[in-house]
Amino acid sequence: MPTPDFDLYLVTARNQTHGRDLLWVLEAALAGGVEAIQLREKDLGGRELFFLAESARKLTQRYHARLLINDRIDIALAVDADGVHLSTASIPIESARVLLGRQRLVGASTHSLEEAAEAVRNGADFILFGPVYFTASKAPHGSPQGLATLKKIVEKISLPIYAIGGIKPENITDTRRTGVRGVALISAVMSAADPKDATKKILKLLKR
Ligand code: TZP
Repeated sequence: MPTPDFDLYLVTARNQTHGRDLLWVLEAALAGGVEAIQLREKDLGGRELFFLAESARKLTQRYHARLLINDRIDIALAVDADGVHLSTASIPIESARVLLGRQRLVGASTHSLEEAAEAVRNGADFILFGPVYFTASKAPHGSPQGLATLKKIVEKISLPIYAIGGIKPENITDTRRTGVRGVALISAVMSAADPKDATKKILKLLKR
């Protein structure tokens, strides 16, 4: 089974870059050392997403980083991405696996112990759990899960766990203490004044 080899998983949101080109922000983050990117531009149609994914693939290859595509297995295969990232609204993990084969990564977003356990049963390679802290984009979906719940997930779930939701340099040390494999984030890099420096700072904290 493939296993994620990254500590920092950058999730894209081209509406959070303060008007800067998404590929520019991604290249800055890659230059800062980011090891894995999830292309998550849910509102784009297949054609636009394909061309964006193709450019992101070239960039990530140049920096020897992983590229995963949110939800779209067809696009992941078309651009030879390293895997897909699925939510509970996506095609089932087992069906994705049939299409993707054993070599590509399948990440699963989860919001409870039950969802995480189900992702394990269905064959995910790693799990995102959150939102751990408050984050504006997820505020309508309820209150943050908190570190105690995250710790419980890490203890009970046998797969690598990545914390997501409100992850910032200030809370990385506390988050890591729960035993997570790494962190996933959007705004701390996408919206940073200097995405390269922000990435470097986060990675330094993660690898300490
Ligand atoms: N899933 C759970 S929280 C979240 C997603 C996609 C948003 C994370 O964004 P940020 O800006 O890192 O809090």
